Amino acid sequence: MSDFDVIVIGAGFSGLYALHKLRDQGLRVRALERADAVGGTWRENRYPGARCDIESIEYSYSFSEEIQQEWVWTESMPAQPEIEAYLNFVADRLDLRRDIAFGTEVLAMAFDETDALWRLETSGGAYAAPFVVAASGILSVPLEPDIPGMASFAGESLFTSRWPDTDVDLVGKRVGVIGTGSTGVQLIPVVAREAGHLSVFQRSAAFTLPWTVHELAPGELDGLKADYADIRAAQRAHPVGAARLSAFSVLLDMLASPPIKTATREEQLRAIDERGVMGALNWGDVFFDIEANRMATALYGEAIARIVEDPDTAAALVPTHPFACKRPIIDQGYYETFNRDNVTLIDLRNGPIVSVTPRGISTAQGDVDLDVIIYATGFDAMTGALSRMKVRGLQGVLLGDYWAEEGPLSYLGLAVAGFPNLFTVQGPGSPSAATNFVAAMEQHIEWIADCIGYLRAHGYRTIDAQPGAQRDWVEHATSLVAPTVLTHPSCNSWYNGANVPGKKRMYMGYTAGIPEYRRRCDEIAANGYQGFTLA
Ligand code: NA7
Repeated sequence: MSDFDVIVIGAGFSGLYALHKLRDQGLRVRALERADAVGGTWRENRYPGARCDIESIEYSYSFSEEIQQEWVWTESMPAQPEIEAYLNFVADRLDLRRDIAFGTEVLAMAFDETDALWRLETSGGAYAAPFVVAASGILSVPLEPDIPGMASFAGESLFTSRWPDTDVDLVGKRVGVIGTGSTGVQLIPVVAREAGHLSVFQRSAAFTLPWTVHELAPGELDGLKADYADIRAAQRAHPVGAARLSAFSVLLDMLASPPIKTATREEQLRAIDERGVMGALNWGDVFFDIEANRMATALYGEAIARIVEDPDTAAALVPTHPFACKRPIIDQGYYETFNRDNVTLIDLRNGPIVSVTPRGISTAQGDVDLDVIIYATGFDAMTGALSRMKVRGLQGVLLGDYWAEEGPLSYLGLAVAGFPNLFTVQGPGSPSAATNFVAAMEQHIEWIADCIGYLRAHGYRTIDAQPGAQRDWVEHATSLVAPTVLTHPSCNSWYNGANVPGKKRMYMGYTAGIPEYRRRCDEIAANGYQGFTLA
């Protein structure tokens, strides 16, 4: 017997909804949160410029009409402080805090086969429950680079993924930023406006598309709220769970466009005349044909050269990996930033970082003296949090070892064979980061809640994914991306684990879209949880 029916790990977007949903079902639930506050990834990543790339009206909970009517978004795409405030509002509105143990980090957990209980060891003591919902985040484990001498730096070292709560003063300082993924691209224009001088250390150039974020005009939000039923219905039917403008719309527009390979030079030029860098990538064959992708990249380079005045800098900003292999980035004034007198781009393809020294960063091209170094170097995505937690399943197998040896295997992204009664929210093989995270997450939590309800109603103590069903699922998910540039050898991204040294390479998203994924999950549930062993 345990005090709880379900332990939820994490109090970010997923953990908060899991706690609410399961508690509403009459279950005794406790959420464990390492931080002292709610918000998860959206609390930790509070760096200047942090913003969501999906519209606020869609990047928000849809399960509560009251919440969506009461909360006031001020911008079309929400900035980090507003998302964090929203999650705090939700926690208060649903009275969630009373069931969250803050400052409680899960250190290890093991499945006790005799009692059919997960036993958790945490920084706040022991917990036990038959079910665990791991809402521990897909981008919650920062990847600290292994650069020699990092600790020797005499100035200030900052990490975007655990940005300080207090104000950071960069005014007039010599700042270096390492990393030009989504985080770097959001941060760099903001830091450039404050710093005395900004040096951008770029290992891989990014594909990034300009986007205007607008303040919601008086009455605009009211209009959207009045249409909420239709907005949510459109979202639910949409492959990426976001029917309005988002980082994903670019990819979807592209799929419906004519091929670049048969386009005339005039047609190609017209595309960048009319839509700049966006027009350069908008061709139907780019996603499937690496040659087409390279042609679009060359055109993209021409579009950059129309913005960035220095030809060498413009050339250095042209990516060498295929477009779409990493998450499309949307930015506000990224390329224009490189026209500022106080910004220098250091293209590490001409000579890598050798070490961090007490004075700054030493590269094979020369030394740069700095007052502040900002690391925007990414995450051990999707599997990182659970791999580090020392999760032991049947026969004492460690989940981290299992994934390291076999690759990030999972059945539906919801469960891993040999780890009974552990539900992984947005695990590998689910739509997760290939779609609107919040929409995909709601589907997961609802499926998990139904599943736990079913098990209890039918007197089952355990549910475990079958290895065969897991293998078939992984094959199915992998077959979807096989014909695309996502599996090209030059495609190194956190989506396939290539950013983490030693991590087994496998594309971790499910790309047939949320509606198809939901249909399959519902069918599996309706067939008595096909592919799972219930005992
Ligand atoms: P990303 O997209 O993984 O970007 C990390 C960046 O840091 C990328 O440019 C890396 O270069 C660079 N990096 C990492 N290690 C190093 C070292 N040692 N030296 C130089 N450069 C380095 O993470 P983000 O935080 O930007 O975005 C993650 C997701 O968050 C994003 O997709 C959104 O979904 C939200 P590389 O490309 O590996 O050559």
